[in-house]
Amino acid sequence: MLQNRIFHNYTFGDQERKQLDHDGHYVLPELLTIDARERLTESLARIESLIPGGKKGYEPNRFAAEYDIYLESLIPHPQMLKLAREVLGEDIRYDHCVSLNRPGGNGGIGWHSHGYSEDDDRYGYIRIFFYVNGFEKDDGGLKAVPGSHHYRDPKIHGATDKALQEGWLVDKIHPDTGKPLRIEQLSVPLGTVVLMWTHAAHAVTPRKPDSDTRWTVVYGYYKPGKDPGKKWISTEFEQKIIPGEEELMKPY
Ligand SMILES: O=C(O)CCC(=O)C(=O)O
Ligand SMILES: [Fe+2]
Repeated sequence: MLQNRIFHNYTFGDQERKQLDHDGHYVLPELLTIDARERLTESLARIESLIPGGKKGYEPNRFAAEYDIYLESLIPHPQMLKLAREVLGEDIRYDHCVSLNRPGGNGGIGWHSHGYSEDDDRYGYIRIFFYVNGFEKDDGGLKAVPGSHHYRDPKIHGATDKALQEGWLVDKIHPDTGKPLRIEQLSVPLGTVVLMWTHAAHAVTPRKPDSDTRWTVVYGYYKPGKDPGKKWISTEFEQKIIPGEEELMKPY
């Protein structure tokens, strides 16, 4: 099927991969095409409108691609798969598509990390965030700790920056440089895509009360070989055949 382009041209070679592996995240500013931005905004607004009264355990935000055909179409989109494969290698699995819209006044989220294959770093799990209309660092802004993913700790916690600094971050150094790990606050322009290894410590600042909604969606892919745990895919969706990409939904 011929699909519209979702990404402008970009480079992701050895140098970029090294940077991603060093920091745990990698920012591709203004990567999304205007067409993708417009369609994503429409789809994400629809998802947002479905949330009140949504089914418990099968929430429109947590299973976003199952509620929206455009979001679904991006799971096997050739440009999406190419990007995921640049990071993970040829053999990949899809894990989730979650909308992360943050309306004005949204409280953000404290420091945390996610898990996969803690005991074997040959198996990676990457999350691909689409920050459709971008964000400023003090307005629904993503924060990260470069190097934190090297610890492969799926249970990092900290309600505030101070709590993280006085807790998990104490005595944590970057294994390559020996330097203490530090918090980084991002600001990104509209259409930005962020790649993040699943074990990276991250948090989000509150959205200002007067700001418009921050439109965001994340897609998770991993290199199979380990059990990723409970996936956010319904049994029906898991059985869906995606032409040319039959492997994508297999468990692991
Ligand atoms: O809303 C965001 O930017 C990130 C949310 C988050 O922590 C996640 O999706 O893992
Ligand atoms: Fe997270």
